[in-house]
Amino acid sequence: MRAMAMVPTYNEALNIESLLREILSQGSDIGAVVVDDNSPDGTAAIVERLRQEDPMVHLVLRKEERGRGTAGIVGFQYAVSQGAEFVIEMDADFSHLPSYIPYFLSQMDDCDLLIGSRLIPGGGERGRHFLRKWITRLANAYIRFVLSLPIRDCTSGYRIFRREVLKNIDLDQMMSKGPAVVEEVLYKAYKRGFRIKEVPYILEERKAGESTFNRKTMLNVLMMMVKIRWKYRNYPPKNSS
Ligand SMILES: Nc1nc2c(ncn2[C@@H]2O[C@H](COP(=O)(O)OP(=O)(O)OP(=O)(O)O)[C@@H](O)[C@H]2O)c(=O)[nH]1
Ligand SMILES: [Mg+2]
Repeated sequence: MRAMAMVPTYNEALNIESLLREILSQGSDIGAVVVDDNSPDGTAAIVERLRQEDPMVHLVLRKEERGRGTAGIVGFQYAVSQGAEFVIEMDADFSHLPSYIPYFLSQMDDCDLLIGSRLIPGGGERGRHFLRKWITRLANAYIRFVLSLPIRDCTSGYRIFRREVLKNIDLDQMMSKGPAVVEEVLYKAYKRGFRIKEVPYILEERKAGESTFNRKTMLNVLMMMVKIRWKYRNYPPKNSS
């Protein structure tokens, strides 16, 4: 398998089947792993049915743990263990359209981490309230400042990692249990000196189901940035580690 999509899910029964079918239709060498935290709506049962139909579909079902952060890490580790050369991180709600995957993969020649970016020319967010768009912008301005990152869209959850990145950022030692894991992974890859590139994409509003985004998780993410900056202040570049 050349590339594996890594999709964390919580209550995505309305989206997951069509999403997986669309991901798999992007190429015969593209598979997917869903990391589900025992969603009460039965997401995992749907994935299990698809897995029996198609060996390119994988399921990691977590019965004890819950959280976007730890789910993403388990998913990355799983994809690396399956030998995927590229790991595509994406949400299950169709805000990250699978049709971008072939184009994104074609852009991997000169980078180790590709960020699907809403905040560079050509990128954007469609179907969203303007306040939500401003939250994206303001949160990114703050995160860019706290972490001193030369990246416009630090909060993007649509990304492709070369497997070397995931093998070199100590995935077994992460702080974030929740969505701040997106920035923690990015910051560690940046400190390690991996080549990071932003490619524009348009985020679509969630197709079906309910968002887990709320004020509390957002404030938690903002606070985590200071902790991340401090914890990794001496995180060494890859050659010296
Ligand atoms: N495994 C797992 N996945 C989760 C958890 N919370 C959220 N997710 C998934 O993480 C992805 C992003 O969550 P969303 O609820 O869309 O949150 P968001 O994208 O930050 O918010 P919106 O912009 O409003 O869509 C989705 O695929 C969710 O199903 C969790 O606790 N465990
Ligand atoms: Mg979403």
